[in-house]
Formats: sequence, structure tokens, C-alpha cells
Amino acid sequence: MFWKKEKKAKPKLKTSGKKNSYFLKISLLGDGAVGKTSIRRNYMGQGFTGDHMMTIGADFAAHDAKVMYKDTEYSITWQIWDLAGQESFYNVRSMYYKGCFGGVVIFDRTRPTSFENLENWITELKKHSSKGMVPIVLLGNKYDLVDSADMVVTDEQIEEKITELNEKFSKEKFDLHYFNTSALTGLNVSEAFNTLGKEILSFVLE
Ligand code: G3D
Ligand code: MG
Repeated sequence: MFWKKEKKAKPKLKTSGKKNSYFLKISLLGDGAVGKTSIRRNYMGQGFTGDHMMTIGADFAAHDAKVMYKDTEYSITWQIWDLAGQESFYNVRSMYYKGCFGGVVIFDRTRPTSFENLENWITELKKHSSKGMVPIVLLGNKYDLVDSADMVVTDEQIEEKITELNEKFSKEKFDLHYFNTSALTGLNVSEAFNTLGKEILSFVLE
């Protein structure tokens, strides 16, 4: 019995018809309350709110951005998928990953369990995304609380984890970019999305 080896096709970009202009679906991943919605809101210029309405299923938001890649300016319309308080429902999540070009994986620097669960989120994205492994940025969020919190995920733990993940997924062109972020102060939020944009463009255009 012979099996056809499944070929992982290069993801096809949707364009808006204009030159160098693309729609990119990405997903926000991470345990409940790590700050996914807050990061998205900050990136979209919607400001910080400590009082969130929980909706059911997945939220979807579109946001336009410019990304420079190899001396060319690209117009990106991000389609940002955000699990709306349904992080523990597997059925909701699997459809969420389909057609996704990249992931923003988030943990809370003041909640070690959210750090321990990181790899599960990455593995799940890889498993369900029809494009196989996709570019990922990793965010250690709530950095503004690190100095005052009793318990934190240390820089050393993060460095160790990044090395470990890069080794584990090295065959799949996996190279994790890490940022300390704060949805409260806006630290590194647009930098993280910008980096993800460049990574996705290099992944799909090269
Ligand atoms: P989620 O979408 O991952 O579930 P949320 O997380 O964005 O709903 O955030 C969960 C809680 O953490 C919210 O507080 C939010 O205000 C807070 N938060 C998110 N990011 C940061 C951050 O960078 N710094 C600080 N200090 N707080 C943050 P509430 O009080 O609504 O539960
Ligand atoms: Mg949320």
C-alpha cells in the first residue's frame, strides 16, 4: 500500500485588488485573562478597559496597517480572531485556526500557569491551521505588573523556553520572536504586530 505524501501547499494570499495589498487572518492564542482582547484593543487604538463584556464564541475584528518588507510598503488588512472567553471549548477553537496566516501567542508574566500552557497553544495552532506551522510572535503580557507582582515568569525561564521551542520546531522554519508587552501602557504592541506582518510576508512571498 502506498500513501501519497501530503504536500503542504504554500498559503494563498487574498488581495484586495490593489498592488501589494493583502488580507491576513491571524489568531490570538493563550489562556483566559492573559490579555488577548486588551492587546487587540490597544493595537486597534481602542484604549484600555478594565471592564470587559464577555461574548460567546470568537470575536473578529479588522484593522488596516502598513508593513515595510524589503523596501516595499505593503497594505495589510488584519483579520484578527479573538477567543471570546471560550478558551476551554475545543470545538470553538478548531474552526478558529482554519486559514490562519499567523498567531499571536500570549501569556501573563504574572501567572506562571499561563506560561506553562504556551506549548499547548502552539501545538494546537500547528495542528489545526490548514497551512501547517505558521509564523508566531510570543508576548509576555502585563509587563507593567512585573515589578509589583509576588510571582512572575522570569527572563531566564522565558529564554530557556524559547530555545527549547525553537529546537523542537526547527525543521518547520519556526523562529519565535518574543516581546514583553503591556496592553495598559501599549509597550511593544504595534512592534509585535509589525514583526508578525514581516514574518508572514517573508513566509508567503519568498
Ligand atoms: P483575555 O482576552 O485573554 O481573556 P483580557 O484577557 O484582555 O480580557 O484581560 C483580562 C484582564 O487583564 C482584564 O482585567 C484586563 O484589563 C487585564 N489586562 C490585560 N492586559 C493587561 C496588561 O498589560 N496590564 C494590566 N495591568 N492588566 C491587563 P479585568 O479586571 O477586566 O479582569
Ligand atoms: Mg478576551
